[in-house]
Amino acid sequence: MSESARKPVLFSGIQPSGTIHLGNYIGAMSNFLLLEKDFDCLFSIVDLHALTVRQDPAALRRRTLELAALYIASGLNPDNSIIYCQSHVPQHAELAWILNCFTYMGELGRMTQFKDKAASHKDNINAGLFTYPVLMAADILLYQTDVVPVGADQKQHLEITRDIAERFNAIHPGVFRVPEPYIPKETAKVMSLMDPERKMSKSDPEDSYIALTDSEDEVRRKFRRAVTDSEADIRFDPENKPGVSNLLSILSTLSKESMDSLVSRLSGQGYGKLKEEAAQAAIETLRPIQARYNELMKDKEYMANTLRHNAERAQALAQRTLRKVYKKLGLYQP
Ligand code: ATP
Ligand code: LTN
Repeated sequence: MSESARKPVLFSGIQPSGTIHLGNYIGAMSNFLLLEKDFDCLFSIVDLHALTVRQDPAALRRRTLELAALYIASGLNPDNSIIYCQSHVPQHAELAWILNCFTYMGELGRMTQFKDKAASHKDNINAGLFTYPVLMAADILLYQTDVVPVGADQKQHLEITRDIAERFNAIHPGVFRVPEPYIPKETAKVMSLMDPERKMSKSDPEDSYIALTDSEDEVRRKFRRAVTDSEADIRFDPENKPGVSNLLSILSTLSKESMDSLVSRLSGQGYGKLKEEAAQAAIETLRPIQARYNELMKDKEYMANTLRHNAERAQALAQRTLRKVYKKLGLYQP
């Protein structure tokens, strides 16, 4: 990322809080791959964000490494893009503190993710859950980010990030670039296999998602058990046939066959055939990713060195912004 050849900056993050699934791949990672060549990219494993709900320490450590390996195995290039752990770059937490002082209680209280998580973790409504969006704003603003590819669920967090940046800039002009959200054109939202009215989510039971690390047998079994409906005709109608439409949409996205062609080819063939083809498409997508993933997970030294080196690259960029912020605020810097 040399300054002379500066491309626009792209930042995105995924929490190491569960098993990465086909929804994350289709909705997030596969878009990262398409965007990688046009941007200077940072892909973060946002482990500090994951602490806003209780984590088992050993599982968190394992999932952090798995997520790093999956980023790389999905095709992102860690010699080019910066793939790193949030906690390895202390500037995130430092800037988050500063931005806390530029964020209002009222605006944080309006965040739907906070309201949802507070409702589902009643026993642990901690201050970190409340200030989660401020840390996310710090992630993004530290790198003078131009675009942030996110799913629709994160749009509100992007808006508060912009508000915080503009508020800070109004007092101290020219410090932060104000980022734009990037919501992909085909916002493929993958639905749960067990409850196709809900999005596929890593916090739901295992049979409702295809993990990127599932074996061929598991993939076939999960698709075979996917909830459909009691009719038999195959058509794309998310309203009335959410299960079948989800399978069609997964198959069309992964196989790149158009929806029209799929529907006319499969009509009258029964759901079994649709499930089998969707499973096969998923298996073929996952095969090269898993092969690379398994190699990477065996090479702990490569993984550790890559994460260490990339954290240093991120720190150098982050420090430039943080230094500017401290100076503008009047923190004495001998
Ligand atoms: P959880 O459901 O446990 O909150 P998650 O599975 O939604 O977690 P995140 O870490 O919040 O995962 O999201 C990582 C990225 O994957 C985000 O950009 C999000 O928009 C995208 N994503 C998550 N689930 C889906 C889905 N079912 N379909 C498409 N994109 C998704
Ligand atoms: N909140 C996001 C994860 C996340 C993120 C970010 C995404 C943390 N920091 C910065 C984009 C940019 C989520 O839950 N998916």
